[in-house]
Amino acid sequence: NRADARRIALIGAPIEVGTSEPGALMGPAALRTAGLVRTLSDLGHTIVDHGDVAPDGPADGRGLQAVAAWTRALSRAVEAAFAAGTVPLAAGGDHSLSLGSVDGAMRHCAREGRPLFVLWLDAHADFNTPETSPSGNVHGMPLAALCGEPGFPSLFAEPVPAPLPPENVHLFGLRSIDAGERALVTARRVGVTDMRTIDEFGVVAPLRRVLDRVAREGAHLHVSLDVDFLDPSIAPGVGTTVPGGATFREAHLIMEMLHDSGLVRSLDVVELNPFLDDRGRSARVLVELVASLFGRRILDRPTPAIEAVSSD
Ligand code: B3U
Ligand code: MN
Ligand code: MN
Repeated sequence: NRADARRIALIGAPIEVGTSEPGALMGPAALRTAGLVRTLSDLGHTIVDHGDVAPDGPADGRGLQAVAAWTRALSRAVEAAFAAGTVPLAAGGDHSLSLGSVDGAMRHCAREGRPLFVLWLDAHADFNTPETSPSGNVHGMPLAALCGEPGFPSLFAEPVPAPLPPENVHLFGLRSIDAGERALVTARRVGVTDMRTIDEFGVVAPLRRVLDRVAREGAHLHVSLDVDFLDPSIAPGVGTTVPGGATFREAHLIMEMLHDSGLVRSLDVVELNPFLDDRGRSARVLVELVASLFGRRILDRPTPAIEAVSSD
């Protein structure tokens, strides 16, 4: 058995009230169909599938009240997973689910007395407020709500944890941002590695900086992976495709670096829309990426240091 074997809690979050494109509620089922559980257990991990959460209260309509009912339920499930010593893997469902998973992580971190850091792999900033949002879709707002921006109704269960410090959020892969959220992201000093940066420097140097900081601060690292982080050519199964996304190789390398860091304590996989997918391709790519994050590697040895490669 592998030395880094983890106990993973799969929590389905079939939420689509945060988006205007129906189909994301089929995401958890598609990830299961693509072999998520089997793939992780074949890697030597123990994975318990907790099924799908149900909203805590009425969740019809597409408003913030419906999202709040999901948020409370998912937060509780994620907290329970932490309490059981497992790594929660929230499978969505649209990105409003991260209100619940990150809220659960905040409560866990408050109890442990350690900071929380959120790595947001996404084409978008998801930092709109009800006031700045051009669409009114809640999946474009979770980070603003988690960071305590005003203008939201109460979304979280009492007692509401202290907001997530925006400097502890890092947007990675950003290439689509609205005017209002651009102003907020700048004013709040949210960390950003946009596509321009990735094109110039690759993914390794910017990600290493983030991971070094998380390690230095002894923080809990929560990773939120939005399907639209990936280029639509490899992952078309998402409601809001944005051209110019991460290649498979970039995403794969990111997952391997995240694994090797040993820092990831919780994960969301969001925005998979099987209704828009092409014969399950996106679901399969996501399972591959999650496998890499949980330690699948090409050879049974760490990547050789660069000096060792270049010296012969
Ligand atoms: N920023 C836009 C578009 C968007 C955000 N997140 C997704 N789409 N998936 C909005 O509606 O807030
Ligand atoms: Mn998103
Ligand atoms: Mn997105």
